[in-house]
Amino acid sequence: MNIGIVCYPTFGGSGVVATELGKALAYKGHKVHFISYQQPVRLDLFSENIYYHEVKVSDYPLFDYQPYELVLTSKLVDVVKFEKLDLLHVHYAIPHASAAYMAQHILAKEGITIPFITTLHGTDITLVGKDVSFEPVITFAINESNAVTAVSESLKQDTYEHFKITRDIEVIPNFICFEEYKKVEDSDFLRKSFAPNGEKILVHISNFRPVKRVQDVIRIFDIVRKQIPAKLLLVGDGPERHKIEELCRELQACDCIKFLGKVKDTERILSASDLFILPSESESFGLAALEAMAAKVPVISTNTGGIPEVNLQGFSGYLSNVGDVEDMAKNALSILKDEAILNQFKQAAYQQAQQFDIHKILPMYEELYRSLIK
Ligand code: GMT
Repeated sequence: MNIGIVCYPTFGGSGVVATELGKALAYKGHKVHFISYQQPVRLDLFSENIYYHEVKVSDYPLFDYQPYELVLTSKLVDVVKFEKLDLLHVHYAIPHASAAYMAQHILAKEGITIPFITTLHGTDITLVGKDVSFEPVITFAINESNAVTAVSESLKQDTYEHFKITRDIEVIPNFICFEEYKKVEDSDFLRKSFAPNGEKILVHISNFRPVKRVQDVIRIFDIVRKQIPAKLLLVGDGPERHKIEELCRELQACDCIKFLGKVKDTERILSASDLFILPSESESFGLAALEAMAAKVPVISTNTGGIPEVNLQGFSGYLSNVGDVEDMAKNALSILKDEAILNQFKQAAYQQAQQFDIHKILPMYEELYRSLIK
């Protein structure tokens, strides 16, 4: 098949999922055209089946706000027509679904039929999308998509709750490419450089937005480090960074906490870690938690949104109510204090991650694509 994938190119989960999906499809022999305003961070173009089309936004001085949706639509029309695409798969509803809808209708006037699939990822529904300033367009674009998928059962239910949806939504969960994790070499060197005295390593990865509650990570870690020798790695960056640094100073914990910034190959950091912390306010799936589990790292998380579909209570980790820092610290200590228990959770986390092996999930997308191409 000849597939167009529209996504955000940044470190956000939706862009990562779109890129890994495209790479896997290309590996299976499909032609995959990425369409975005920048080359997606995880996209290496060393495959004959992968193409990248950049959306150029003009900077005409009349515009205070550049009309991205329109240039994206024009690019979609252009790429569909000249690359003879079979379908478009857009990741994150805003503004990709309505741009695809418009492109589809422009092309129809020229006698070209192109179905489009919208994959809902999370904040496009739970935060941004249900905002009144977006809601009517999102509702319309979801209802008019040729197929809609959500990355968890919880996100599917949220979509029905917040929008007037009159169609089916299929759940196709996020996935893991285990090949990337098998490539990781000697993690001992990295572990020793972060924790030279054999301290336990806790890790958090996110874009440091308020929804991630990174301050809770620091508070959990502060309780843990008072009971056992421990270090905390913070991967990513974002608007809350300054506040997080302030809290580290206030708690006099800076010596034990390392900010690593934005890292592409997070599997290297995860493979050197003992416990992943995900205290999010809302999380449609929790790809970061799944990636941790694939690296044999158990997860301490909240029980919000789709996280319980990924992290299993008492098996791959523990789940607590949002903001219950004490409970999350208690659970972290119960895993970290005993080497045998830690190893048992590590194996279980890996076992649970295998439910989301890309080899199980990719055929679901391929089947959906085939059903839309007449
Ligand atoms: O919140 C992020 O980390 C980015 C955001 C995105 O769409 O780029 O992530 C959402 O999609 C991911 C991939 O499907 C999910 O794993 C995340 O749970 C989801 N984030 C939220 O729901 C807050």
